[in-house]
Amino acid sequence: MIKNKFIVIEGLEGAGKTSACIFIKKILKQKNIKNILLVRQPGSTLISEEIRHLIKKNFYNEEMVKETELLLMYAARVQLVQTIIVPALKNGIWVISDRHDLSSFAYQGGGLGIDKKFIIILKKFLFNNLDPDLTIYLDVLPEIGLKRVFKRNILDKIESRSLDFFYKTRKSYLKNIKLDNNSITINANMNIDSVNKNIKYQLLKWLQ
Ligand code: Z5A
Repeated sequence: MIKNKFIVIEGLEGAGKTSACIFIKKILKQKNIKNILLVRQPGSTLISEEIRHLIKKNFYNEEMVKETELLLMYAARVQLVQTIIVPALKNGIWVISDRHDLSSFAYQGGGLGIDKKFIIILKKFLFNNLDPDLTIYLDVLPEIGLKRVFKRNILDKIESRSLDFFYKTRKSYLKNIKLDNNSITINANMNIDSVNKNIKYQLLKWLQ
């Protein structure tokens, strides 16, 4: 019996993270793993969902400064980690999270230019040793990901940022993921069947 794990899916908008979370849950179930919890960040508790709403909202007469955005991400995250993720992991439940810390390093760090060392301090102060057992990074070109999201809905505040912002965000993802030994990078520019095939292959290899 494999010990329960904390799995995180990362990537730009439209990379296919939400689809991947559902697909990974299906694969784990096929491996006879029954207790699986799916969460998303920011969100997944009443308070964190309220914070999510605040983050995504466009306040037309006032700009949210980048430090506020970063702190709100961590407020939502610490609420979710302490009330849901840590108790679940302690109770033998597998947790699959749609985004985690790496999103803050990529978006607020790479995209908005906040110094990485402050994010590291925040992370250490709030979580100490809670790192994912596995991060699956779905690498998509910004144009491709945004086109997928655009088909679906009107863009929110972060989705409406410039292509340059998303290129910086992706650059940061690529840089940080290279430093993470517990990570897998999947080319997410391909069609969904090919992406799923690769996820399945890599995940089953990792589970062995
Ligand atoms: N954010 C941040 O800045 N800092 C942080 O620390 C955290 C988050 C935690 C969360 O919004 C926002 O918060 C996000 C980053 C920021 N920025 N924005 N905006 P969200 O949860 O609404 O957005 P998201 O996380 O990027 O999810 P998404 O837009 O829904 O994308 P996704 O989950 O990666 O993709 P999907 O929902 O699975 O698929 C999107 C569509 O594409 C859907 O119609 C699929 O059927 C289709 N799809 C998926 N894969 C494919 C492939 N391979 N080919 C073709 N079509 C595909």
